[in-house]
Amino acid sequence: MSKKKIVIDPVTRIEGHLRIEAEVDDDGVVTEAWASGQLFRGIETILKGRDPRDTGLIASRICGVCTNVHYRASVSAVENAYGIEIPDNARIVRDLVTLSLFVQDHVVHYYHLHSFDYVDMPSGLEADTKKAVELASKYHPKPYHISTGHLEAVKEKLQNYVNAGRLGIFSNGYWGHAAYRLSPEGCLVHASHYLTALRIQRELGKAVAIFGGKTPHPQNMIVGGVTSVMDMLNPQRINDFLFIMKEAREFIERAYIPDMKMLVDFYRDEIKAGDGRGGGNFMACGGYGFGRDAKLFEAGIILDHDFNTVLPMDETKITEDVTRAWYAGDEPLEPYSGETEVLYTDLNPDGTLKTEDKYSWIKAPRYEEKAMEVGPLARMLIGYISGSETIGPCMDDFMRDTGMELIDFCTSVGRNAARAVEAQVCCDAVFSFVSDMIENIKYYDEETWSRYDFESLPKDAKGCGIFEVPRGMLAHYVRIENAKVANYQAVVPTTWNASPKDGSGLRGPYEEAIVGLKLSDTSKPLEILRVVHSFDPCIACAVHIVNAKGRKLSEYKVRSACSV
Ligand code: NFE
Ligand code: MG
Repeated sequence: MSKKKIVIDPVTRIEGHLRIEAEVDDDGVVTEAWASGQLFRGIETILKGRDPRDTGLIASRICGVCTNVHYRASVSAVENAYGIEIPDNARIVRDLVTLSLFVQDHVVHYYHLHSFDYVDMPSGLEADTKKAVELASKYHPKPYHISTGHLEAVKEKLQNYVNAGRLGIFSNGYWGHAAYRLSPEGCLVHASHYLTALRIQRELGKAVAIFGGKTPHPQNMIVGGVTSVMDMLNPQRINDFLFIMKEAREFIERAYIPDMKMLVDFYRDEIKAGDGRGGGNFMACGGYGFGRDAKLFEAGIILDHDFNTVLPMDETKITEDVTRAWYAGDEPLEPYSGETEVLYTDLNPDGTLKTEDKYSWIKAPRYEEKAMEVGPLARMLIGYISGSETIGPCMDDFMRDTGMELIDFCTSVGRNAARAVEAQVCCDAVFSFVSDMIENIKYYDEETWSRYDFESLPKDAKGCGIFEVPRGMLAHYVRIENAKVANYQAVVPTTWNASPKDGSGLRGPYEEAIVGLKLSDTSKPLEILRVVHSFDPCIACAVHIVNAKGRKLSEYKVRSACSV
C-alpha cells in the first residue's frame, strides 16, 4: 500500500504557528502524524538574571491570548519560592480575573476559531428561518436571540457579504465539504450566535479589565498580592463585573450549551466512531478554592481511559524531553534544571520536517514518561469522576440531554462539549467568589497585599506556580540565586498537548489523536483540523524570539495555503 504526505502549514484559526504533517494510506486513513511548533520561544532565557519581583510582567508577554495567566504563574512561583502567603482577597481577585478569562477564551474558541470546522456557513443562506427557530427550540426553551425576524436579518447580513465577495477571513473555508453534517438551519443558528458572541467576548474582555486594570496583559499583580484595591472596594465596579458575567451566563445557557447539544446530535456518528480520540491519559492539578473546603477543579491523573480510577497527581514526576525538539540535550530533565539551549537542525531540502530527527520548537513534557492531555476535557473528566459538586451536576445535565457517555467526550466534538460545560461551571463559580469577597469586606478584611521586606528574604530559593488555565495545567518554575533569577522554565498547556515525539518515539497528544482518522478528501483535510482545533492550540505560548539589537536571527517562510 502506498503512502502520501499531507502538510498543513500554517494551521490557521489558532494562536501562533503550527505545522502538521500526516502520512495517509490509500484508504485516506492517517497512519502517522507530526506536530511542529514553528517558532522559537526565548522568554525563559530573557528572565535569567532578573530581579524576581519583575518576572511577572515579563513572563506575561509569553502570550496575549491566555492573558494574565503567565503573569500570575510567575508571581506565584516567586511567592512560593519565598514562602509568601497572599491574603484571601488577593487570591479571589486573581481568581475573578482568570475565571472571566476562561469564559471569554472558551466562547471565542468555539464560535470564532473552531465552529466553521462543523458549520458550513454559506449553507445557512438556504435555511428556512421558521424551521431554524424550531430546531433551536429543541435544545433550549428560550434560545438566545432566535426569532424568524432576527434570523432573516442574519441571513441578509450573510447574503450581503457573499454578494459583495467580501467573505474575508471566511473565504478560504472548506465550504461544501462532504464531512459537514449540520443542516442549513443549524448553520444559520450558529451564524447568528457567532455574531452575538463577538459582543459577548468584548464584554468579557471588559470584565477581565475591571480587576486586571487592562487586557491583554493585566497589570494588577505584585509579589505578595494585588493592586486592585480601589476596584475591590468600589460597589459600582463589582456590580459592573457581575452584570457582564450575568450576561455571559445567559449566553452560555441559552446559546453555547444548546449549540453544543445540537452539534452532538448532528455529529453523533463521528463521536461514536471515536474521531479525534487520543491516548487516554489526562492530567489536572485542580484548584480555585471557594467557601470553606470546596474547590472548582480537582487534581488527578487518568490513564488509558480508565474512568474508574483517578490517581493522585505528583508534580515532581514531570520531566521535559528534547530529543525530537530543536534543543540540545538527550536526557529528560525536571523543570527546575531544565535547559533552553537551541539546536536547530533545519528541514529537509524539500521543506518537509525531518520526521526521524528533531522537528519542533515545542519540548515534550512527560509525566512518568507518559504523554498527557491537559485542558477542559481532562478537568471535566477528573472532576466528574472525583465527585466534584461544581462539575458533577453540569456534566450530568449535558449527558442526560445528549446521551453522551464519558468515553464520547474523548473525541474532537467531545472536547468541545467539555469546554462548553466548563464555561458554564466557571461562570457559576464567579458569583460564589464575589460573595466570598463581599463577605470579607463586610467584616473589615480589606487586605490585598502581604507585607515583606525583600532585603531579609533568602538570597537563594526555588519555587513553582502551578494552576489551571483555559487550555490546561500551567507551571512556572523559578530558581533564585543571589537574589536574581538563575533559571526559569515554563511548562505550558499547549506544550503538553502539542508536544512532539520523545526519545522513545512516543507521540504527543495531537499526534496520537490524529493517527487513525479517516479523511474523506485528502486534498481538504478538514477532519485533521477538527482534531487539532478541538485542543484550542496556542503556539504563541511556545514561540518567542527577541533580539534587542534587531539583528536577524533566522528567516522563516510561511506558506499561505494547505498543500498536499
Ligand atoms: Ni497562549 Fe495558554 C492557556 C497558557 S496555552 S494560551 O490557556 O499557559 O497553552
Ligand atoms: Mg518551557
